[in-house]
Amino acid sequence: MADELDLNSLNDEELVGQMHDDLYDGLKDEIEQAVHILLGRGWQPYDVLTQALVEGMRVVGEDFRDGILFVPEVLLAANAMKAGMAILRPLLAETGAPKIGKMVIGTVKGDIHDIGKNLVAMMMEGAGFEVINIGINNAVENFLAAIAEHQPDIIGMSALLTTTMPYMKVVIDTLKEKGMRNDFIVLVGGAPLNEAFANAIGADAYCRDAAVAVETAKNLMARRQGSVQERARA
Ligand code: B1M
Repeated sequence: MADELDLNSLNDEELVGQMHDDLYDGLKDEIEQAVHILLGRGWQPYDVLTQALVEGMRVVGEDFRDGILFVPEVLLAANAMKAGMAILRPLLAETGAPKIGKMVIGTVKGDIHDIGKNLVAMMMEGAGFEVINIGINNAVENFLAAIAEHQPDIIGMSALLTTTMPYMKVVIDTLKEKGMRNDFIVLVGGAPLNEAFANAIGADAYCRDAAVAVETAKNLMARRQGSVQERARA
């Protein structure tokens, strides 16, 4: 049984394997303890995140899809994942550098999945962006309110359900109707999306994962700043 096991006695590879099992079993305390152990052994927060937590969650996702795990078990796994992420978040966000841009990010209306979106938020913070995370189940009004309050450079939307991904177009179309679409970089992500969908709804880019989101945001911000400077020179 997991609670009889001394996690400290495991080598790195065994410990990461045990974390995958503990995540699967929704063992929050064990995940927290193991994250601390890996960090104590000199692991980079990003490696703990990707190799131990995200990889463990991938297995949970497969067994959920295949009907081996059900919602209550997946919720426990998600809670354990979030507990691990909470330890890593301040470490990933640690950067004294000036902010390179501001992002409002949220999961769209009808959708309560937030692990991936929170991961993107964490990685963006770590890369030097200021991130306003507006949570889950966001109607277009919530995005508009956050835009008005925070004046972001980037709007990020997440959807994990095929039934909620079309709502991203509602948000983008509303921005167009209000003549605001070109004021922002719009990035979209989530497991059921792809590039063709992002193009079809008029987003600036589809981001396959958090690392791609960071790179895309940096590139598009640089391009945007370049064209602002060009306009100023003209
Ligand atoms: Co849900 N669920 N779920 N679920 N769930 C999926 C998405 C599903 C694929 C599982 C399956 O059947 N295989 C399936 C959707 C099927 C479909 O739409 N075709 C599904 C379903 C059906 C449901 C319910 C309908 C189940 C039910 O009630 N019968 C229900 C819907 C609730 C709702 O939203 N209204 C539901 C509920 C839940 C839980 C609450 C139990 C839980 C969510 C807990 C939480 O998030 N707090 C849950 C979970 C955990 C999952 C799976 C297993 C894992 C999702 C996850 O966290 N992945 C998921 C299976 C799967 O995706 N394979 C599944 C880990 C995360 C790191 O990856 O979210 O993909 P991901 O994020 C990545 C990228 O996608 C990208 O970067 C992230 C990091 O690298 N990214 C972005 C994501 N958002 C981005 C935004 C960006 C950029 C990149 O903005 C710029």
